[in-house]
Amino acid sequence: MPDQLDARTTDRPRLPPGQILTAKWPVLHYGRVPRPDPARWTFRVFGEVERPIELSWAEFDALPKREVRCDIHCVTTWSRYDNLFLGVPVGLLLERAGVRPGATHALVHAEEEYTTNLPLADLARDANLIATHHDGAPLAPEHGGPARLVVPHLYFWKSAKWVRGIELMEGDWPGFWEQNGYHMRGDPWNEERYGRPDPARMRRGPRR
Ligand SMILES: Nc1nc2c(c(=O)[nH]1)N[C@H]1C(S)=C(S)[C@@H](COP(=O)(O)O)O[C@H]1N2
Ligand SMILES: [Mo]
Repeated sequence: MPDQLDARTTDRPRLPPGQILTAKWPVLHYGRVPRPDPARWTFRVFGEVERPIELSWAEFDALPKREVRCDIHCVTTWSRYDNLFLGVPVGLLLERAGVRPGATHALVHAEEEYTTNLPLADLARDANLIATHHDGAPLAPEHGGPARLVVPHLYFWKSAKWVRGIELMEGDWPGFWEQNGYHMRGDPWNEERYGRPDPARMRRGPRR
């Protein structure tokens, strides 16, 4: 049995302000659905870390996994309750790489140049997974299979589908939707839907 965590909200209203509950699971993304070749798939943790890591699919898939029960909230106002994700805890990957003390934020990298930025404290939470399964079945390609980030406590655009790596950074740099007007943090309970990133930060500085 993988270890289990119930991340459903109990300390605040379960449905964040302005959200509408849906039972089906909408598919939402920019661009086409990538179908990465498992033989070439890698997962990297790099940037401000002591031991950069690069795992093959077999190495990644062999790591200990956790089951997380959670609600998800899209900025376009749909929310879906009681999702069961299975995946590798983000914290385990960060621990293996050894985050340097200067790191404050992360840029998450996915297929097709999709990126999203998060404060390190939001990324390092126990409920966050690089998920491979949903409700007992492998993640469908349109939902981010073979692996997607899941960060239940922020708007779901932070949960990058088809994820391939995490870059630790000193400072905050906007990802794809953030460069297009979405909020740098994206807390659904504060309705952090849209923001104004500093124009000087629209062209990112960290390495790719
Ligand atoms: N790679 C990638 N990940 C992405 C997106 C995207 O465009 N590309 N869209 C985000 C948005 S806005 C949402 S709401 C969720 C939707 O996930 P779903 O299609 O599994 O519901 O994926 C997020 N992850
Ligand atoms: Mo979204």
